Amino acid sequence: ARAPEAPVAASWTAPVLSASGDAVVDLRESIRAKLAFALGRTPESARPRDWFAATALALRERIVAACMASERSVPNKRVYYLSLEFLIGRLMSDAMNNLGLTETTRAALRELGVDLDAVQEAEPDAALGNGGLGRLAACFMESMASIGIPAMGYGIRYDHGLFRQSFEDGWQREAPETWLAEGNPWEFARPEATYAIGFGGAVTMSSAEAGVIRRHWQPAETVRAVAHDVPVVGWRGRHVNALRLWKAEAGEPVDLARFNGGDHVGAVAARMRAEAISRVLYPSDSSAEGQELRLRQEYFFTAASIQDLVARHVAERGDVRSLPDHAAIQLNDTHPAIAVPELMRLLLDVYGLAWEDAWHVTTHTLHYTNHTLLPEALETWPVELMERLLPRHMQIIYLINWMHLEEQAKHGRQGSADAAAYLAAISLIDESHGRRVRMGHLAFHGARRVNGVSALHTDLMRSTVFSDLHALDPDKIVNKTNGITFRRWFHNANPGLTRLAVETVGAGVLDNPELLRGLEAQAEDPAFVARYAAVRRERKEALAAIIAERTGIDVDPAALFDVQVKRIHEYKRQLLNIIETVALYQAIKAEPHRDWTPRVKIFAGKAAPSYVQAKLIIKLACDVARAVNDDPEVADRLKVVFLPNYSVSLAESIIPAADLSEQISTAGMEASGTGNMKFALNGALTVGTLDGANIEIRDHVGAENIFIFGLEADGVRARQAEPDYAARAIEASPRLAAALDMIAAGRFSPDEPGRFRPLTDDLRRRDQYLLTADFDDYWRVQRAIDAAWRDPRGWWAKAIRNTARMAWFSSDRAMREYAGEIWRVRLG
Ligand code: HBZ
Repeated sequence: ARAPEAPVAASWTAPVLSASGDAVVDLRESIRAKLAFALGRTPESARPRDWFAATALALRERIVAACMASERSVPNKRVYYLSLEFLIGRLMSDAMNNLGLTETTRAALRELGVDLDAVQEAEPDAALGNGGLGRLAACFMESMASIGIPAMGYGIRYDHGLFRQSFEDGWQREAPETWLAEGNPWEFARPEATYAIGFGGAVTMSSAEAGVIRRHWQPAETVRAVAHDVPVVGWRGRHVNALRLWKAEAGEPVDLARFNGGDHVGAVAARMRAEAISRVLYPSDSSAEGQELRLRQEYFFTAASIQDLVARHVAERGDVRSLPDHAAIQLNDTHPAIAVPELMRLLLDVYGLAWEDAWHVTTHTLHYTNHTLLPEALETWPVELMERLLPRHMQIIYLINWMHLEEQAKHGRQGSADAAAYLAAISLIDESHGRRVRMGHLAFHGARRVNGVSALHTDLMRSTVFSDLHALDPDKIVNKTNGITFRRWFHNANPGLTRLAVETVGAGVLDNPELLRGLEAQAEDPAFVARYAAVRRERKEALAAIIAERTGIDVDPAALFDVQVKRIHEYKRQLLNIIETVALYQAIKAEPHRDWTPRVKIFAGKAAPSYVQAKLIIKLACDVARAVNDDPEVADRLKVVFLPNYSVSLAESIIPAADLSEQISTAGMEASGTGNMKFALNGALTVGTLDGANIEIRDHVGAENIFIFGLEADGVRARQAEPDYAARAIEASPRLAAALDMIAAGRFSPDEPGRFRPLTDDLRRRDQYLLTADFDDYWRVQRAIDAAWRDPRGWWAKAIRNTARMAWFSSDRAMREYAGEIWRVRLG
């Protein structure tokens, strides 16, 4: 339960539809009617979930009205954002605030005897994504609607989003997530937008017409993709775009012949197989699973989306050849990379274009964003599987590859062993361990522009994974540093701070975040600092209440809230944070009477269900938490909390309450990070490595307002080349050695002393993520943070300067850059 928000001054939402008494009455009656006639409920019998649905339906009506009022003409160019994940979370506060209806809704519900906060709490999170990549897609959708880019998002309508996480004695347990159990009041089913998606079968050649042989794919199986649209309303309701999510249905719901023959289960087997495609989100981030169902999901949503957008284009413009002038397709990582051969297939086999023309259209319409360079995350598919599931696509991939390699061979690199190695490196097919299609190479080659998500990440793309392809076309890779939507992560998540900003620099800041700069002048003004600190205090008290309710742990809101929330992954180094916690625990025990800076270490995040080390890291955090929290000698100076079931809505409660933001990945491994931006905007100070967007955050907030430590990306590479680097680092650091010994000796797991040996042994032997190399510097910077906290004036000045200087990290800026430099699309 979220603590009730202070009412937000009506001034900051500058209503689109007036917030007059009439508007309240209208909305109240509209909610009442939805409750009765759409839900069949009386106010007396309605649960919060019913009030939520009724309110959402009433708001949806107003979104549709805004949509119909906005321009009806065909836009010159549309953006299509293809993503296997959209981590959108709750939609009600976005809808209310962007329509300027928050206070109207609050008043309308109050007149019905209902509390808006309780209604908002009843909305399930739409967790159709794992982490950063999916959340980025959601921020981009909101920003495109806000700045007026005509766009459509395409994804999958998963029945079950990311699993629900609970802890059983500190071990992660997963349960299915059921966000659709009571329907989704935001969506419109569009059965008229249904496409047949084929799998398997064979490719036949038809008679040569005018010397051209036409190929025809006859799939063995077809699945229907049925569109469901979720409206995305932009800031001030000026534009509404759609997120189109595909649901998989069987061609025939039941095989009647089998049913009549008595095989009642077999009669629906095909249906089950078809529907499995949109049943559940794959729960792993940053590792490619290589399962057939995953490839079916990828092709299913990509093919439906490409068919849909090509059909729209042809209906509007008549000629498929002009597609690049009127459509820009963005592939969110390689999950939709099959779009390259799918678009080629449509153009060649259905529209009858010549190869060169089809290739021109394809490579001038598609664009590709890379989100990771970690080898285990780079998708490759076995050729054998592709041939079985998508035989026509595999033919097209072979042809694309053949022309690509011929082209390079022509350019004089023939003959030598060197040349063979070069061609093997740029080939779309990896022949080194079985034959596999490299989806990154395929997306790269088929795209007009390829982008990384932070300056460092883009540089590393050029110099590592894509270096050879980059040399062939040096203008292809561009950088587009990520951003976050300020409507959700500032206005909605932190209304108190937003109100303070509005009162200080004016309401224009809601439209132009650059005006946050004006807060800088107040960074040392005692009256302003007191108000800024009061907002933080209020958010910390609310979070403390959530912590008490969900974990039973009492934390002191006056302590430094030190937060690391994100997916659990070794490269993100939650383990480094935990080991530092253990070292601090030892230091406090050794000198209990020193004036230690009181800290609450807060963790949250999910581990992929099959990721054994990550789950053990969660267990360690929970075991350390129990030991530390129960130790009377430590008292309130150190508390450790692991909040279960991290989600977008939980993030909205945690981030505004954070004093310190942990962004401590091994340099070169976190492509960008976006949580780092949310924290800094809300005034948490960052402790971080020079990785991903941390570097750009430092450049914007100033090196004196951020705590940087550890090796840089080139230092990491150099260190990894040194023999026994981990053992030597541990030997050189008595503090690290003592902390590891304590964990390895079973001090936190007396019931199973060897429990954490897999973690400590791995650190001693291998330490791929260089925890041992960075530990001492991390300890040093943490103690500098303790000292900084003891100087409140200095701390708050830094915090305020963070908020004041983060405007550039708005996803509106990111979307303007994509629009101008990648999509070449005009804003509406
Ligand atoms: O994308 C993340 C990056 O790790 C993060 O640094 C960046 O800020 C963010 C947005 O650009 N990548 C992911 O979140 N990746 C995935 O979620 C993922 C999901 C399924 C996969 C592979 C990766 O098969």
